Amino acid sequence: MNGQVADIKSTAVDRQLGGLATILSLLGAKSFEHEEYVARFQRDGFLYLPGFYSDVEIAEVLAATETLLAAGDCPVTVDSLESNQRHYWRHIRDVADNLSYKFNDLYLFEPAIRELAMGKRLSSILKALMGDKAVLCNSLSFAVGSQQPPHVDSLYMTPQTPNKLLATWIALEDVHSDAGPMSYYPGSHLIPRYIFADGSRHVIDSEMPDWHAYMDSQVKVRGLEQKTFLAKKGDVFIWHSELLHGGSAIDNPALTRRSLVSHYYCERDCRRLRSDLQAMHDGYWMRRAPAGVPCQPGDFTESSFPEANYLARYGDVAKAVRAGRVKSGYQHWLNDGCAEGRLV
Ligand SMILES: O=C(O)CCC(=O)C(=O)O
Repeated sequence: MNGQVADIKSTAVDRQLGGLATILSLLGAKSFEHEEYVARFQRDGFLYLPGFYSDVEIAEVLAATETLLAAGDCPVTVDSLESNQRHYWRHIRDVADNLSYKFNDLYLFEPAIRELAMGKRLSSILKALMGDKAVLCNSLSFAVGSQQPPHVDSLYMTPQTPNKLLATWIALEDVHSDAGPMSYYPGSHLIPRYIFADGSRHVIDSEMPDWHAYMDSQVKVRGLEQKTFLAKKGDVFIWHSELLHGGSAIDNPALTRRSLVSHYYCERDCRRLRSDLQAMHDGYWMRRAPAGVPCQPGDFTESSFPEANYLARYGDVAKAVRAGRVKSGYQHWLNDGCAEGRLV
C-alpha cells in the first residue's frame, strides 16, 4: 500500500453519519440531510455515501455497458491508460484488452449510466452541494485503477465560476487495497489556488512541476494526510473541484476495480455557454458530441461514419451542409477535414 493510510476510521464514522442522515431523510427531514451533507462537504472537500446504490442497480449498469460496447456500431471512444491515445472502441476491440483503456462519456449513449450518475436522490444531493442545479457533463468508465498522479479537477475542467465543478466516483465492485484505490487529502480543497503564468487556474503543462511543488508544500504546512478509499460496491464518493486526489499504484495487476467517474458543472455556467441541457430529476445532463478521435480515411465507410457527431462538433461544416455547399459531413471529412486534422 506504499505507506498510505487507509481511511478506515473515518469510513466507520461516515457510515454512522450516513445512516443517521438516511433515517432522518426517511422521516421526511430531507433538508436536515442536505444541510448535514453540505456542512461535511465544505469542511472535508468530499462526501462519502456508503451503500448508495443496490447490487441490482449496479448489475443493470454493468449489463447495459457490456451491450453498448459489443454493438456493431458502438459509438464509444476510449483512451489508452498507458499512452493516452484515443480510438473508437469498435476499431480496436478485436485486438484490445478492455483493462488497458478508459471508456469516455458512456452517459451520452446509455440511459442506465445517466440514471446512476444523475439519479433522483443523487441529483438532489449534487444540487445542494453545488448551490445550483448540477449538469452531468462527462463520464469516465474504468475497469482498473487509473494510477493518476495527485491532481485537482479544476486544472483540466476549469469551471467558469470558481468551485462550480463537482465529481462523483461510483464503485461498480468492491475495491481491494492492492487494486490501486482512489486516494485523496481531506481538507486540501481549502489550499489557496495556484495561479498559472497567464493569470488563469487552467493547467499549463510546463508549469506542472511548480504546481506539484506548491501543493506538496501546502500539504506539509497544513499537516494534511493522504487517505485511500476502499469502496464497497454501490458506494458513492463526491468530491470538490479543488480536492487533491488521484489513483494509487496497482500492487496486483490481476485485480479489476470497476468504477464510474462523472463530472458536473452548474446550470448557470452551462446556460451562459448555451450548452444543450436535458432535464433529468433535480438536474440536467449535457447533450454534446463525444470526445473526438484523430482518424484515417480508411477508418470509415459512408454508413459507419458518425455523421451526427461530426456535424455537432464542427458548426462550420453543419452550416455548409445545410446551405447545400457540401453533401455531408462524411464528404467534408474525405475532401478536407481529414487533411485539416479534424477529429471524428
Ligand atoms: O479513479 C481514480 O483512480 C481517480 C479518478 C480521477 O482522479 C479523476 O477522474 O479525476
